Amino acid sequence: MELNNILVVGLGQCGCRITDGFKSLNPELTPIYINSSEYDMLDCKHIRDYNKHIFNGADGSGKDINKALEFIIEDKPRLLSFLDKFSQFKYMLVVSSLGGGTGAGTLTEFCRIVKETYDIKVGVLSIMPSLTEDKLSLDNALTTLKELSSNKFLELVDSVTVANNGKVKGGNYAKINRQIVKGFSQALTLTTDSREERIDTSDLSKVFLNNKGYLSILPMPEYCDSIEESLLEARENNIFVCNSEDMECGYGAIVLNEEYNLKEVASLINSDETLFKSHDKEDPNKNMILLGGCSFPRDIINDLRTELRTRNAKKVERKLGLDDEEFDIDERKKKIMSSLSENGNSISRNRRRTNNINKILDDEDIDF
Ligand SMILES: Nc1nc2c(ncn2[C@@H]2O[C@H](COP(=O)(O)OP(=O)(O)OP(=O)(O)O)[C@@H](O)[C@H]2O)c(=O)[nH]1
Ligand SMILES: [Mg+2]
Repeated sequence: MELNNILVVGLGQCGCRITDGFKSLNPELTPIYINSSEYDMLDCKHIRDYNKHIFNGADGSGKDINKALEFIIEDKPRLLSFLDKFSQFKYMLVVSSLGGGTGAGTLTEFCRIVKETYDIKVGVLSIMPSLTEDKLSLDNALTTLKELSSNKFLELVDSVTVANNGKVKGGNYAKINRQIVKGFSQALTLTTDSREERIDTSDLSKVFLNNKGYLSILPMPEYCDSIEESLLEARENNIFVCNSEDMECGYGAIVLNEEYNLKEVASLINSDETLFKSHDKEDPNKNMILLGGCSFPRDIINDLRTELRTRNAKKVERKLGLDDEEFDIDERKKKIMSSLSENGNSISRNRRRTNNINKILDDEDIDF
């Protein structure tokens, strides 16, 4: 990919910080910063008056994705005159968190506006909150991930990738951001000059731009004892979310050091179109599997749902004074229901409790 053809767009605080990191590592990239608050972007080094847009009249959303959606809808004319200044770019990488308000709440509408208005390829890099974060962040992430993984959205944009904050213990954002920026930048520049099996810019563009669907980025470690072990280690440490077993793709690229057998790795990947493969003799750090047009890794959506359900069941129990060692949701529900019908409280109190439980369950969007 020609880095000077790429516009990196930060939406919200996390998106703007990572965008700034992209510019620091790759001076050829052009960053722009879109947010609902100036204050959020004080630590961005490359922000200037001409490359920032603050939604009209906004001062943060307080993690409210609906409020953020209102910002972008109402501010569309101003946003478009800002974006017009950058209409020469061929590829846009939109970066946003999934757990906040501004970035998550404007992400899908932003992509829709851009695709409707400009002839440009759009890739999305979104940041999933750690499962230990507050409930509102997880709720926002669940809602936004449902949108991102819908066929409607995957057909609209050209690729979607998710990075997972939960992969770095302690949630050190500076460290996470460095890993994300380094890995994605390596993917963007995964060309090789190897004589036999060279990967050039046009090959790589196909992986990024000629696929619709999920883009899997899998940085590989030094070769372990077998390819299976190497893949296991790669998946375990990967900050980018990938499908755990499924290696189907449209166009893909693998660049590995000479310890790996390219044919063996390629035989594990099922590509509809083409798999570009090469050893990189010059740069032994360029060890990566890059697959475009994959199916969306739905496991992350299920993980979020399970975490929210578990928290919700605990909350209901706390209200009822139950103490349960088990975490099975159906068991919990049975216990709660039998406790309600068995204890000798007055019918009206029980009814009030049942109503309360139902209300809590409804609030949490839980379907038993
Ligand atoms: N990797 C990474 N994640 C971040 C960073 N800052 C925030 N996050 C994640 O993003 C979520 C909060 O989203 P922000 O991007 O700060 O929110 P926002 O888009 O500015 O929206 P507001 O709620 O309106 O401020 C948190 O739940 C974290 O998961 C960062 O610098 N790096
Ligand atoms: Mg913010």
